[in-house]
Amino acid sequence: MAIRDERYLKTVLDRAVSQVQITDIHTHTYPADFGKLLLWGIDELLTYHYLAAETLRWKDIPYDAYWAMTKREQADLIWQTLFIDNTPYSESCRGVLTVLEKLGLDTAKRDLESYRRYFASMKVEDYIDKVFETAGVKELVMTNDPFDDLERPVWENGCKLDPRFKAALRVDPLLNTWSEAGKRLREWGYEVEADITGKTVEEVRRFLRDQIDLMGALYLAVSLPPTFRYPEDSDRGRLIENCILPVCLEKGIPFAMMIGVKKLVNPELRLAGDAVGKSDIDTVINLCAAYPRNKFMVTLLARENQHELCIAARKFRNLMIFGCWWYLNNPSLIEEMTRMRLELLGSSFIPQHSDARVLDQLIYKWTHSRKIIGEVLFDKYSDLLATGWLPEASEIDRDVEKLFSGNFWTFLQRELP
Ligand code: HDL
Ligand code: ZN
Repeated sequence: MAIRDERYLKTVLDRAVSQVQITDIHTHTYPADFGKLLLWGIDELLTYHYLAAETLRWKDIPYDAYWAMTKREQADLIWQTLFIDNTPYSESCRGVLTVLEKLGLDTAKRDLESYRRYFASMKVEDYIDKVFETAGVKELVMTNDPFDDLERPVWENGCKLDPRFKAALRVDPLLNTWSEAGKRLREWGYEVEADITGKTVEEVRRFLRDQIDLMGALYLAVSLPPTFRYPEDSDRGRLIENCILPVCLEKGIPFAMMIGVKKLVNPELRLAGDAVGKSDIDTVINLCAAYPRNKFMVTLLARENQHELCIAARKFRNLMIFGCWWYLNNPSLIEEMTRMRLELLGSSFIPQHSDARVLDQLIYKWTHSRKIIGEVLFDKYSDLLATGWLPEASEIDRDVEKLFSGNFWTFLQRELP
């Protein structure tokens, strides 16, 4: 049915955006049989590394004293510092409150012990169902790292994956610390040497194939520093050229590059210690141009890179840009980036991923993003109404489904000439 006015537009669009079942293409969360890798509940939410960093701006305790605390003690300190002694303005604090509110808990009470009792009463399997349902997520892609000693045994012992959890092969150690990774590969029976030539190339390809097949990986991912360049006379450059891209092409899967992380600028903050740097867009352009049959998913960490990334995506159909990553996952920047992308790319991009590290975060990251993306879409459809164009309600459902799920699956299935 054609939409002729903004009132009906709002009704149709609000319903479409609130009901669409989401494919969350990048997360750090896991099903219950991944053991300690699955983080959930209020104390994990509060000690999420974003909040730890924000808390340690207020407290002059030695970093080691913080890390020596129990998880509960850390959560108590964070709650008192960021929620009671100060107002929880930040997106990561607000997110905790959104999760509690969506679960039906009363945040006005500010009663941390009562929240703890709620989570303690939950069976993990039931809670996973509740989070997926509350967040409106139908499936998510994990971050699966064969170099992680906690995770590797889960795969080697043959895990039967909950179908809502998909795999992505993460290769940071291989690309960013080849000398160390090479030693691990040798331990695992791959005949690799320091020089990335001949047999070593073949063995690294075999390792990648084995892992992709073991996990059923939908794509291959890496996070890279802002200094990453291609072409680059380096181990990383040779591994990408001789191993990563040929195997991704052979398997028909994208190579996802997440570029712009300045690792551990403050190592005392551990996981919270990474910062952001401006990446080189020519590197993305060079790769997309040199490998037109390979599929690239790219997200850049610096706000300053976003416009040029959109322009690069206009030039290369093998480039799918995605998400408002990490320090960009804030309302003001999600809005700015989504407007820019719709204006430059139409709907041929993936607007968001959650990056959830704690399962419950799916609830807040998607509640907040649905609202912002929905508001931007309202403006864009309104602009079209003003030209006399009459969008159909079915087209709005179609567009919203593509943005929140379909574009990802379509990109995975594409075979480029
Ligand atoms: O490298 C990555 O995948 C990043 O998303 C990091 O996990 C980062 O620490 C993070 O949690 N971002 O939200
Ligand atoms: Zn991540």
